[in-house]
Amino acid sequence: MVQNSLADIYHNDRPALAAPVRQTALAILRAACAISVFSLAPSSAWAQDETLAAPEGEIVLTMTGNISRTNRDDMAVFDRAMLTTLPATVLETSTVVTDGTKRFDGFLMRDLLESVGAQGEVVTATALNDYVIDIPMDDFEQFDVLVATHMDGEALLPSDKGPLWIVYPRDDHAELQDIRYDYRWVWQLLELDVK
Ligand SMILES: Nc1nc2c(c(=O)[nH]1)N[C@H]1C(S)=C(S)[C@@H](COP(=O)(O)O)O[C@H]1N2
Ligand SMILES: [Mo]
Repeated sequence: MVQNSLADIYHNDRPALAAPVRQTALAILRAACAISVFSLAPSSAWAQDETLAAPEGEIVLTMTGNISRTNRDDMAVFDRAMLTTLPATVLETSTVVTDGTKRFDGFLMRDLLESVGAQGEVVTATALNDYVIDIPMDDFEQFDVLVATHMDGEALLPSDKGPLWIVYPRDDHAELQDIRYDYRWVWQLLELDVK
């Protein structure tokens, strides 16, 4: 398999949409949201039935463990394009490692876990620098925890927290402003193992 270099991938990032296109896209999105409100239950059943697409680009995230949807042996592997099919989510928050409030774009950990049919109590996150931490699954039900791909509109680079960074909505919940949660803000995320 051809492994695209990270530099290639970033170079191939889609250009920003022109305003009229964005307006139309937003209108379609709004209509889609309105429809989906009336079909919440079927939509999660549908997610289970769907087969997971095969990655074509560089693998940026690997999921293992107690998952029901896989696309390579017992794993679910994702390239960037696959991750963009998860509902796009924005989170604005301060962090312990940046100045002021940052805008993060990405997807919810909850949606990611659902997309592979994850069932369990704990997710073990492993990062590029061999950092490993157990995160209770409950966090993702209780809070809108983001897997961020962009900060202030810029793709997160592996040289700086990227390409994937677990970001908690720390400004929205006082209890998240705690060292126990700081440990769970895994940057350079590579792997999630569901147990
Ligand atoms: N990939 C990775 N993520 C990590 C860590 C790490 O060493 N590697 N450290 C954790 C800890 S202990 C804290 S307090 C927060 C903030 O770490 P930083 O200040 O080193 O960015 O990130 C967490 N995420
Ligand atoms: Mo830390």
